[in-house]
Amino acid sequence: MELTVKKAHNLKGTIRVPGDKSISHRSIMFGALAEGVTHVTGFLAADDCISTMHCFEALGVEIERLSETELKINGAGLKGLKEPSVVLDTGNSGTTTRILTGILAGQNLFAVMTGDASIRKRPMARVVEPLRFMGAQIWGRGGGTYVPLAINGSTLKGIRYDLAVASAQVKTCLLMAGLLADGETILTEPSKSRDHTERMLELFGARLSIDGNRYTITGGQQLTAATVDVPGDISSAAFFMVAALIAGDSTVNIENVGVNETRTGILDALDAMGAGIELANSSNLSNEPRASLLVSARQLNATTIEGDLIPRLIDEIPIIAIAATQAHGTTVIRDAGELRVKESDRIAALTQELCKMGADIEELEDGMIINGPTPLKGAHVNSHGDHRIAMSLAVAGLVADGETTVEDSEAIAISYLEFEGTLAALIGG
Ligand code: SPQ
Repeated sequence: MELTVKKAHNLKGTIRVPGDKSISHRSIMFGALAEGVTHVTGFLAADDCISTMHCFEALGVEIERLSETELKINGAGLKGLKEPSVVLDTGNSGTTTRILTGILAGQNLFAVMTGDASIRKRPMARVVEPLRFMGAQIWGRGGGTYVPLAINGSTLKGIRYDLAVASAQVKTCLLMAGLLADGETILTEPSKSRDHTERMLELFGARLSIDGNRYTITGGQQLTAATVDVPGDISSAAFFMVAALIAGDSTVNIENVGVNETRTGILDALDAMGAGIELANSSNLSNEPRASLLVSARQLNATTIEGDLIPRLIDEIPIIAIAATQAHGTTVIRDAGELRVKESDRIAALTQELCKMGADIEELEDGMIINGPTPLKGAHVNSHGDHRIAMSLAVAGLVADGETTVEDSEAIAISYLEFEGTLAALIGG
């Protein structure tokens, strides 16, 4: 599939973005392991979260779809998952693959898990190794580095483990395994990654002790079903924030966006660039804060993005790179080597595709240097099979001369089915 975008001067309107992907995945996982019926609203019905839903259905969990975005999950209990008779397909989703590995390792079942071509290249040793320390029985390609993984559930024991990279997927995998294990599991991470799991553990009645970046969980605690209202995904809102900032005379109001501070690095980075985004209607539901974001076109300045800020905006770096092409000065992004092992090598993909559009961008091993402002020109660009690259390039097309065609744009369905429609409505409005 291809998505064609033309220059647009005036994006106007009030929009909502679909539910947060990280929270939607976790709502199914927690609902499945809880006692009782969990009610989810605002669920993200895009491909990644549907992969999680199908995996848990294959594990014997009853999930009722009341509407596209509303679910009832009949909890199976902490160790109540059933042995699947099929290979679990995690599709394109790193979150599903890594967290599910920890959950399956402590169940009483045997399961095999695999995913699409991108997932088959993504590193799994980061979860397999510590899980083996806990006593997990896991086999996989490259000694457990890549899926397919075969997992023979066993009795796990708590461990002390220091994560090498700040990763919410690894942290969550080990916290879930810790919940299923005997004794205490103590984790540390080098900087704070998104904390949706910690918040959801509290919502489902489990105790977790948090001391800075150190987490202690005691195994055997039952989860109690809860109501999860999923806020809009700030990672999806980010495309329209940047579109409104760089495209002519735009003003866009994005309602009900999750503004958990472990995810708002994009707001801090854009603020440092002079974006002046206003927050209104703040509230807190299901232990997750949310607010409306009012964004108007501004002249942006370059910034440096590094260190502890990186995990707070890791998924937004592709769209920040687009903003940087239109900002005055030199934007430097470093300490972001993790981008190389996402759905695509996002550093290489962005550099390659933005060069085609005339951007002044240099690839670093762990980031990028972008000089701006640069007039972009329409081109044929490719998503590299990565939803965030596809949507970022579409936004770049809004400020490029002529027509921009994003090839392999079907990747957008991984996280944002309505992206094209919402963009068209804002341009029309
Ligand atoms: O699930 P997946 O494919 O890994 O999704 C991505 C994305 O861009 O949507 C990353 F490629 O988001 C991750 C994110 O980068 C989702 C996530 C989570 O829900 O826990 C955590 C981050 O990954 P990590 O490696 O830092 O744990």
